[in-house]
Amino acid sequence: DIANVPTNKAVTIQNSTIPFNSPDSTLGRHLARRLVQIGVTDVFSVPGDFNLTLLDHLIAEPELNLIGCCNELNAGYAADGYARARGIGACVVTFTVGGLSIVNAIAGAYSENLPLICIVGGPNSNDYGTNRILHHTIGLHDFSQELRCFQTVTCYQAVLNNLDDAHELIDTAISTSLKESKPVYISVGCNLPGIPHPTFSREPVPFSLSPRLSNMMGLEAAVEAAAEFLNKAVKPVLVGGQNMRVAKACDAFVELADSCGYAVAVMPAAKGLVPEHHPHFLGTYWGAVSTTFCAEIVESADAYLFAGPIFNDYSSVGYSLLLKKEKAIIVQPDRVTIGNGPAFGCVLMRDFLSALAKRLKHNPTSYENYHRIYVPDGLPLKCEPKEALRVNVLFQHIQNMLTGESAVIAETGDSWFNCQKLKLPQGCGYEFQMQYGSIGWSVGATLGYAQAAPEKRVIACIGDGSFQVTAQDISTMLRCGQRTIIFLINNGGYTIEVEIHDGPYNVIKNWNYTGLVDAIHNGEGKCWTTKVYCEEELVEAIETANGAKKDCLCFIEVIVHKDDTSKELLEWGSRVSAANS
Ligand code: TPP
Repeated sequence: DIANVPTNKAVTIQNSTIPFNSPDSTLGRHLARRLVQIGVTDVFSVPGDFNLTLLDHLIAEPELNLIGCCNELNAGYAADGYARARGIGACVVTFTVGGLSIVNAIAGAYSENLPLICIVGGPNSNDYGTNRILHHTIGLHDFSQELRCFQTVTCYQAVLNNLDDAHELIDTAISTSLKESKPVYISVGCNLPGIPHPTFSREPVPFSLSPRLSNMMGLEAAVEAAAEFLNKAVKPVLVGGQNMRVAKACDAFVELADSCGYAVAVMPAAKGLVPEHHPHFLGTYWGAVSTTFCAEIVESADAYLFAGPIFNDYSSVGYSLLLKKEKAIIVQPDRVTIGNGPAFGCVLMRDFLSALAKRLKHNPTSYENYHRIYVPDGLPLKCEPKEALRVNVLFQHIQNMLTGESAVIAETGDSWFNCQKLKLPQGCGYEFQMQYGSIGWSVGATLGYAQAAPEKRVIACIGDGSFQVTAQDISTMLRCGQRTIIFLINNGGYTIEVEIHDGPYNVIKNWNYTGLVDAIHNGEGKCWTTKVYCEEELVEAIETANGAKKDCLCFIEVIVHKDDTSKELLEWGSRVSAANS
């Protein structure tokens, strides 16, 4: 789990001792071993003539499993989902046609701070500078187009076109990805993977990440100022944000929450990073679309500490949050800002929260107030027999499915809002892509997450519009024997867009989604599909998915009315629309 792997400890990865000139001392085998050493045991790929030799060397590594995807976009999304569960992910594609196809997924991983190694089989190293025109390019003599595209969506690029510095470039790429928690690009000349080199067979040399440390004087000053600020507040609260993940500060946040007793809320994009069974947990703070009574408690507090927030147009509900800077302590991965006052740089969030935990007075006032005023949400209206299924009824049943062995993947769309309201039991995973919000992400991400965390049963909630973008890789889930449960929510269109700004472009062609998945299944692998129209059918489908078909990929197409949305989407859509106009 990358949320809590401390980076202040040196990470040491041993090299293997392999005699020079052994088939194992090639660039390809070396790269394969390095991937395994950093925790990657599955690589998502699409072959092409520029990467075929490299793939031969990757599959020769016994501990590495190569997973062929239907397209590069999904391979990238799968590496993203894998990185969320495993701490790092990897994918391999071919020059330019593959590279440019995966760029959108890599950009998404960048926006979500995911370490990911994107490897591209590149031109023959002898072709550089020859003025040749290569296939799979736009027909110019310059081969750098792909590299230039990746420069904007990765934090480091290594172009391997000779062996002497390949070892160093690979290690720099991997360590930069891990340190910065961002994707990196490695291009491997297509003629190089099978060539041995002494650097790939040398004596064990530790591969280590130098630890990141806080400036101790800055840390002490920040903690002292923050303690003074919060200890004089009457009803302070804590709010967790998504940058807690990249700061690896989730445990420190809980330590702080335990010690100070403040009410604890989570920002929408950080759902899953704060334990919802915590005794002082309020719910999601999302301005006007917060969970019940959460906004009232947060916004009326006289001091709030936000750990790792990102206040973008979506998370701020069209810039409508009722927060005041002078009441806020904002803690970012390496910086703390207190009210309108000073900012303290070179202070790591994890160190800061942990030190602050020892300095705050216990003050449960905000949670006690919440507890006094809280009225539980009502249950959805009971369905009449065989009544058309409503979305709130669907999510009531999904809620009941969740256990510590589940992980929820929520696609962009109304699933964001419906899944946000789920109460996650201890240990239940939760992932979505809120900053980038690229529809179709969830299909690949579900594939990758399920592969990285086979002990979890993934429950994916995917709208029909999003599914139409990336549906093919259901095929790869079946090949991998995954037992995910997919709820395909068929409401006939791009409903989230309808609520922001409607037009005929928001209506999509209705597909026979179960028919499509049956066709992909084609008798190979374990797959079960069904369509449900009413609560009775839903209940039966869930029973089957958890019972007789518990070892299968279960695809449940849920037919709902096109105007059946969460109330949060209605509110949020109108505010985002106002911010856009
Ligand atoms: N293209 C990409 C790649 N990403 C996007 N976010 C969009 C377009 C704009 N967009 C955002 S949500 C959405 C679109 C087109 C519709 C999602 O529809 P669906 O998956 O059916 O979910 P629903 O809104 O119906 O719940």
